[in-house]
Amino acid sequence: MAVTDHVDLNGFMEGVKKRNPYQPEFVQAVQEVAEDIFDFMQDKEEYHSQQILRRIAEPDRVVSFRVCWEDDNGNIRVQRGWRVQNNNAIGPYKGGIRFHPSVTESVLKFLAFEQTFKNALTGLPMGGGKGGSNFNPKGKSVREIMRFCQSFMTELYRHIGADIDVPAGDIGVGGREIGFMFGQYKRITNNFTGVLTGKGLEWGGSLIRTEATGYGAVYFLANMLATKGEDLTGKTAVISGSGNVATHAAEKIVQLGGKVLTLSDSGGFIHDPDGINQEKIDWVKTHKTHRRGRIEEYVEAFPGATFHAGKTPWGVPCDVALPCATQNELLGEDAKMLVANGCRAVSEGANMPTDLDGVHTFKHHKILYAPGKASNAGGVAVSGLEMSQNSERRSWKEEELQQMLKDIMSGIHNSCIKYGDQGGGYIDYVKGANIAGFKKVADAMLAFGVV
Ligand code: NDP
Ligand code: 2IT
Repeated sequence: MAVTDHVDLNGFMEGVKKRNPYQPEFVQAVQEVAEDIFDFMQDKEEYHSQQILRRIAEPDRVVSFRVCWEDDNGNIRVQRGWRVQNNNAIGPYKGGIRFHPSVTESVLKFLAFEQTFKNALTGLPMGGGKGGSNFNPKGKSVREIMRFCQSFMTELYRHIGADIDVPAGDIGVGGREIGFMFGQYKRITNNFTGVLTGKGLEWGGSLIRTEATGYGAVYFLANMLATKGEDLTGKTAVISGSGNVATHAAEKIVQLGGKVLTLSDSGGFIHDPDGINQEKIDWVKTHKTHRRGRIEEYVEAFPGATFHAGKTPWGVPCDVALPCATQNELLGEDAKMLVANGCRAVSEGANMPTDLDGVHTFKHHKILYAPGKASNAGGVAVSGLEMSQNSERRSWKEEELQQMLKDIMSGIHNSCIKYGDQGGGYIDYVKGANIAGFKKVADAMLAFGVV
C-alpha cells in the first residue's frame, strides 16, 4: 500500500486545516463535502490511491494582486484582488467575481471549491473558479466603481480567456460592473470574445441570465416538494437578501402561487404579513439595485410591514425558506427554529448560507434541504448557455432558454436522488449533490493521470 493511502476523514481534515491556517470558510466547505465523499470512496480504491479529493481541495492556482484606483477626491486607494482557479478537469474555470469588504482568500477558495462541484452538476463543460476583491461598492460613485473595475481588469485580463477562465457576477457585481470590466478587457486585448458572462443583451449576453439563479432555486424547491406530492400554491416563504438572487427567487415564488413574507439586507429584515407581491418586488429591485437604498425603507413605502434591525428572518414561521444573501447566515439555532416552526423545505440561493450545525440539523430532521451547489446552479448554468451562444455567435430565444433552465434544474435534482436516496422516502440532497459532482470531476481527473 502506498504511504499516502487511506487516511480517514479526520486525518484528511487535519491535513486540510494544517495547510490552510486562518481559512475557516475554506475548511468548512471542504469538511461538508469530505463527510460524504469518504463514505462514498470506501470501496473505491482508485480515488484513494490517486488522491483525488486531496487534489480537488488544493486550487490549481491562486492569483493575488494589487488594485490601485483613484477616488473622486483624488485619493489613491489600494485594494486586493484575487482569482482562484480551483479545477479545470471538465472545462474552463468558471465562476463569479465578488466585491465586498468581507472578501478574503479563504472566502474565494471556498467559493471556487464549491463552484467545481456545482458546475459539474449542471452537466455543462465548466471547471470551477472564483474571484473578487475586498473593495466595498457601498457609498461609491458610479465613476469610482468604473475606475475600480478597470483597474481590477488591467491585472485580471492576463489570467482569463473564453477557453481558459470565464468570470461572471456575484455579490456586488452585476450587469453594470460586468460592462465596465468587459469594456476594459476589450480595450486592452482588442478582442471581442465571450470572456465574461452576465453581459448586456446588446453585446453578447443571454436572455434570463439575470433571473436564472433565483428562478432556478425555486424550480429546485418545486422539484423537491413534488417528491412529496406537493407544490408551492399557498405556501409561505421566508427569504433573506434583497439582491439579484433574493428578488428573483421571490418573483418566481409569487408566480407559482406562494406568499413571500420577508426580505433582508445586512441591516436587518422586513416582515410583510400581507405578502411581498410583484409590485413590491419591483419596488425593492429599483430601490436596492438602482437607487442603492436600504431594505428598512420598505416599511415607509408599505406600512403594513415591520423592520427588524440587525436580525435575520429565520424566526418567522413559514413553510419554505430560501437563504439568498451570503455564507453562514443561517446557523444551527436558526435551523432548529425553522424546523420547530414547521418549515418543511429549504432551498439555498446563496453559497454555503447554512453553517455545519445547521446542515446537520436539517439532515437530522430529514426535511427537504437543498445545498447551494445544487439549488443555486441555475445562474452558472445559464452562464454556460451564454458561453455556447457566444461560441455560436447567435442568441437563443427566451422560451428555449427557460426550458433549458428548467431541464437542467430537474437534471440536478435527479442526480441528487441517484446518489442521495436513503430509502424510506428520505433524500439526502447534500450527499447526492456532493457525490454526483465529485464523481464527474474525479473520473475526468483519473483519465488525465497525475497532473
Ligand atoms: P447581490 O449583491 O445582488 O445581493 C447581495 C444581498 O445579500 C444583499 O441584500 C446584501 O445586503 C446581502 N448581503 C451581502 N453580504 C452580506 C453580509 N455579509 N451580511 C448580510 N447580508 C449580506 O448578490 P447576489 O444576489 O448575486 O448574491 C447573493 C448570494 O447568492 C451570494 O451568496 C452569491 O454567492 C450567491 N449566488 C449568486 C449567483 C448569481 O448569479 N448572482 C449565482 C449563485 C449563487 P447589503 O445590500 O446590505 O449588502
Ligand atoms: O456562485 C455562482 O454560481 C455565481 N456567482 C455565478 C457564476 C457564473 O459564472 O455565472
